[in-house]
Amino acid sequence: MSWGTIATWRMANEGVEKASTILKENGTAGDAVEKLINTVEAYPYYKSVGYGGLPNEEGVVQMDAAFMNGDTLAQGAVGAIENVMHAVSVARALSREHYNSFRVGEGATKFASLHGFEMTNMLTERAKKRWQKRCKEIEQQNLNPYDGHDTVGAITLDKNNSMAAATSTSGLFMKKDGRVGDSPLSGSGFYVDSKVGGAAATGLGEDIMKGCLSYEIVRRMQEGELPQDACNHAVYPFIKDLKKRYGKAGEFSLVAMNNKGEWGVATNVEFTFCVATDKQKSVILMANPIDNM
Ligand code: SD4
Repeated sequence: MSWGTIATWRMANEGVEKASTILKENGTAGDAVEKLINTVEAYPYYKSVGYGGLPNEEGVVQMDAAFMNGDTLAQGAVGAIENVMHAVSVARALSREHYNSFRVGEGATKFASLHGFEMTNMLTERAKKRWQKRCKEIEQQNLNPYDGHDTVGAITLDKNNSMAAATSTSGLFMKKDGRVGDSPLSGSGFYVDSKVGGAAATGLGEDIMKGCLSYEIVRRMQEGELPQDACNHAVYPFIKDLKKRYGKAGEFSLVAMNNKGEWGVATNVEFTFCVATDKQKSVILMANPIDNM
C-alpha cells in the first residue's frame, strides 16, 4: 500500500513530516494535507503564508487558499480572506458545501466566523516592518513592488488510494486590494483526481492561470504519462510559447504526484520542494530549470 506527499518549498518540510506520520498511521489524504498546510500557516517567520504573511499595498494581509478531495472532486476555496490564520481549513470546510464553495473577501471571513474559526490579526510586527520598508524602497528606488511571494501547495496520497490537494498563500507582496492569484483557482493552482494524481503550483499566479497548469499535468498523467514527463511536457513548452506570444513569463514551479506515489517537478527558477513516500524518507530537494527552455 503506497502513500506519499509532495509540497512546494523548503518551508513545507515540517508539515511534510507531520503529514507522513498521519499517512503512515492510516490517516486520510485530506487530514494529512490539511495538517501539512496548517503547519506552514501557523509559523510566523514564513513571510508568504498564513500568520506573518506579507500584506497588500494597503498594509492588509489577504490570503488565498484551496482544498480538493480527489475521490469526490469536491473543492472549496477562499480568495482575499482576512483575519483567519488557517485559510486552508476554511477552504476545506467550504469543500463540504455543494453551493457557495468558493468565497472571497468579507463573505469568506463571514463564513469562517459563522463556522467557529477564530479571528486573528494576521499582520505581525515583522511583516508590518517589511511592508513599511518596501513602501519606502518603491518610492525611492522605483523597485518592482511584486517581488517576494511563495505558496505552499501540496498533494497527498493515503494507503486507501485516496488523494487530496491544498494550497495557501498571502499571494503577491504589495498586491492590490482584492487581487486573487492562481492558488485558489481549480486547475491553475491545484488539481487532484484519486484515479490519476494531482499537481500544485507556486509562482506568478497571473501567468500560471494562462496555462491552467495543474490541470494540464493531471490530464497528461491520465493519458499515461509519468509525473515527471507530465510536468516537463505541460510546463516547458508553455513557458516557451508564453514568451513568444506574451513577451515574457514570470517565475513559477509545479509539483505533481500520481496515485502510485511517483512524483515530478518542473520550474523556471531554482526551486526547493519536499517529498516523502513509503519508499522515500522525508527530504528537501532542489530543482533547476531544464536547459533548453
Ligand atoms: C500568487 N501563486 O498569488 C501565488 C504566489 C506565489 O510564489 O506562489 N508565489 O500568485
